[in-house]
Amino acid sequence: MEFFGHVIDGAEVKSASGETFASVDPYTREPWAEVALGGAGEVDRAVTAARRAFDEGPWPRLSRAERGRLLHRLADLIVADTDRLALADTRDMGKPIAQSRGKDVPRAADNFRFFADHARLTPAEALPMDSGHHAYTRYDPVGVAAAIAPWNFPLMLETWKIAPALAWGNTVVLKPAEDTPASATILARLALEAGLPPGVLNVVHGYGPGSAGQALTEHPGIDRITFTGESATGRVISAAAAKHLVPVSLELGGKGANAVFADADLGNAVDWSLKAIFTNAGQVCLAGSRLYVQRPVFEEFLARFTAGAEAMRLGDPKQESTDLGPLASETHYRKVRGYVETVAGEGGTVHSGGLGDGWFVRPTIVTGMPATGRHQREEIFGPVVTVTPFDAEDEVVALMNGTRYGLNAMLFTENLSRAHRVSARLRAGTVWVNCFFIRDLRAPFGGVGDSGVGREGGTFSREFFTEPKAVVMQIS
Ligand code: TXE
Repeated sequence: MEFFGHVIDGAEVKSASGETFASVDPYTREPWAEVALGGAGEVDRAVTAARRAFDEGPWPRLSRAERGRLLHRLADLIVADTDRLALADTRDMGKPIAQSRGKDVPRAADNFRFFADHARLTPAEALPMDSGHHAYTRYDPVGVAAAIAPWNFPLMLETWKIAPALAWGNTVVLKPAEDTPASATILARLALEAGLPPGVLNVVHGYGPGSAGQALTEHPGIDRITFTGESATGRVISAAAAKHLVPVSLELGGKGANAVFADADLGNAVDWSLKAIFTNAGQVCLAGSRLYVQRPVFEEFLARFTAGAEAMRLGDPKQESTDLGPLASETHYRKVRGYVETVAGEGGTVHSGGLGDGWFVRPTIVTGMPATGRHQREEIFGPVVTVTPFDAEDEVVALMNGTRYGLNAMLFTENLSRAHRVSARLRAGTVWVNCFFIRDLRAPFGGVGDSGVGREGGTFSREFFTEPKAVVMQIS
């Protein structure tokens, strides 16, 4: 079995205790990698190394152009190592290789390129005053950033956090999700090869509670926590951060609502709605898991959507032709299975799909589910969608806003005024009109309500990973 260690202070190491855990391939349901299991000791060593690299090392003192050059070199190495990185995520969590190779790895490289360029090119404010003074803003790095990542887009989300933190001159300790450790170690090896100084990017593996995750959030040596994961975990991490008054950025769960109006381009709406719920087997915080379709087109939409779902190819995620892999782990499969098995009990009907073999769940379409049913309110995080008819715009806006989550929403309409009007009324961090998951890395990304705290992306990442400082000078 391949071994993946922690990367601390420029070296790949085992745990002091020698303890390890296995990463299980959800397709074969066999362990495929052995991983160092870290705890408070490894976290302390990593934070100490990151602190030293920040306080005494060259990284925060390099020019932005020089840091940017190294981050671009890292992006080049990521691209060159695409196959290995893609296979690591696919083996760890069952993501189809076409997705990991074609989308996640290129996006990981782009994260470094974008934030390197953004940090170099973004202007800061100059504030000419008419009192004989002059003011301006500096954006200084904060110190050590702790990044805690989930398993659904391992490399892509880890780099979304690491890239801006590094580009703005911070050092990082990353705790990857225990289900998806491999690509993080490969990334940290590549960072050293690219020439990032020791201690700038550290990786510690382990679990959350009572393990490396908890130890990292409670460590007094960190200056920021950026976390993506479950809302309940976000609450625990927020409480840990409050103890040392450490700012947090939390990207949490979602219950994406997707409204198709009768005037929509139906083919476009069907295509995007399929992608919105079944990409990555629905293990996406942004998944369009509540689909509302205006009554005049309900039957036609449902027929076309069902045909699309039934045409999806389930299978070995290592095959280029696979659309849907298994769910990421046995624990997660059991959670999603619980939802599939309780559809009737909550008042709904499984219109199409259901459980598959092993840890597979087929694209599952649920109709007739009342708005109060758990399937309409809770994040299932699997390939399960409820489809509900609606009549009026006010009605669908109320339905869409009717959960404690507020990460994203989609709407499909050819009516320009309606697109703007409804977008403005939705309680969500992102609204996609006639599309899904199209990202501009300058845009704010995050959610309202139980979907999170804060925004990242472009200048929003700068605000989080720097300490803005006002400098006011007298002109004599
Ligand atoms: O998430 P956790 P899990 C949702 C999804 C899924 C559910 C559970 O509904 O079914 O969460 O997934 C670390 N201190 N999302 O259990 O527990 C943990 O080790 C510090 C939505 O994987 O939130 C891992 O690295 N760290 C989501 C990370 O937190 C802790 C993506 C995420 O794990 C910790 C993933 C603690 N006390 C799951 N407890 C999204 N928004 O995209 C856990 N961790």
